[in-house]
Amino acid sequence: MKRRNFIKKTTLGSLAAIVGTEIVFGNNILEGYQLLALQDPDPFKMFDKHKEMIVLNDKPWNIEAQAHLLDDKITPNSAMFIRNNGLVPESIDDKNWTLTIDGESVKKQRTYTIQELKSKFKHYTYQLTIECGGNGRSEFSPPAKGNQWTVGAVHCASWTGIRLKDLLEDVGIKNDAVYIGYHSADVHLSRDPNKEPISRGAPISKSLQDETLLAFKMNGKDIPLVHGHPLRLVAGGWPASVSGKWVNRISIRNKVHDGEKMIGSSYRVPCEPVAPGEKVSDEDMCIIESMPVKSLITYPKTGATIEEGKSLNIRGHAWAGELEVSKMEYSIDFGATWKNCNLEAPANRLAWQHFSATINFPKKGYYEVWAKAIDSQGTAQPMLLPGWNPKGYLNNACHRIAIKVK
Ligand SMILES: Nc1nc2c(c(=O)[nH]1)N[C@H]1C(S)=C(S)[C@@H](COP(=O)(O)O)O[C@H]1N2
Ligand SMILES: [Mo]
Repeated sequence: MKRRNFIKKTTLGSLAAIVGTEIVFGNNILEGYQLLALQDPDPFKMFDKHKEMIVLNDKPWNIEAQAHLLDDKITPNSAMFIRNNGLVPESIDDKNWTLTIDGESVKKQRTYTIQELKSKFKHYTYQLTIECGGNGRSEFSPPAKGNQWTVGAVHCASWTGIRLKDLLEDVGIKNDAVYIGYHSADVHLSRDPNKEPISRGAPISKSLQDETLLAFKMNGKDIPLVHGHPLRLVAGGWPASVSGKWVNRISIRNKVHDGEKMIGSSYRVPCEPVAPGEKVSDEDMCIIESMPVKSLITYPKTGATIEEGKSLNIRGHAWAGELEVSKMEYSIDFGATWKNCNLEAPANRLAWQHFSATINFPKKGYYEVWAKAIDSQGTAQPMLLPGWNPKGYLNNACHRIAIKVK
């Protein structure tokens, strides 16, 4: 019989130092046992997320915010949703990280070290709205498979990095380039090294926008591991799946990138509207590009009670994919009439815009405050639900909060 060794005193001491307190009964731990506290994520920190964040799935990790947690103008890490298709890479060698540019339409394949990327190209910082294509999926009927996001799969953090266009200019791309596709270091759920959890991308035109970054900082610090440290593609205003985390290779393609989750029905909606529940063949599904106009009331939290005669200040954010939001309205009568909110200009293109309003209620009772953004082309958010689609993407219905006046 194999002898079972207990953990050494010295090991126990260093474990206690990592955990930050005495490990009572630590003498009973067998050698080789991994404390839960040292596993991914640290259960005491949960990726440093706010305690009110909602875990939708832990394999892979999918965690969403609630509207009131997104009240900051620039989203802090603690309130940023997490969407993983695979497993967070375990051993990141961030000092020796490299990025390879290859593909049919690169003039000459080339590999850059992360130091080279940081020192050779100019740095830019932008606030960028990133929303999961499936945000709001939970409201569709018939329901769509996948994470049942409510409203919290969106964030607008401040990202610092180099412009993808500067890099593409440096490496040289051929005239027939139409798309870029990213490849990343995360691990497929099956742990099969030949499978990628996700490999999406964007047309060259989106890749060449000033705001499309290869980022290495988020909110002024190293990007947290779960959000893509040490290198992340950030393409604001498009489905967040375009913003590849842990990027180590970018392919310049002479056709639409055909990586994992680019093909079939992934991140696609019917090219023409369909009836709820209708079957749609893959050929009739079109890739989602710019996200639709949307907004979120981040204060107060739904369920607030106010005293009769007092006015209520509301605030939140609005965004419109590639476009700007030009008007923001609220309703307290279930959408029968609308009043204007104050609306700020974005900090930069593709950043969400802040709105506020002071609301007076006519008498005691139950109300709902509905918020509606209108983009620069005059398109407004639908009041309750947009067109149904098989995968439950692009629900940009008006956000609504419940209020009682007592
Ligand atoms: N490498 C890699 N990049 C990825 C993903 C992933 O699973 N792996 N998920 C994508 C999807 S679907 C979304 S919604 C966003 C989520 O970004 P976040 O976790 O930083 O909020 O990352 C995108 N980039
Ligand atoms: Mo996503």
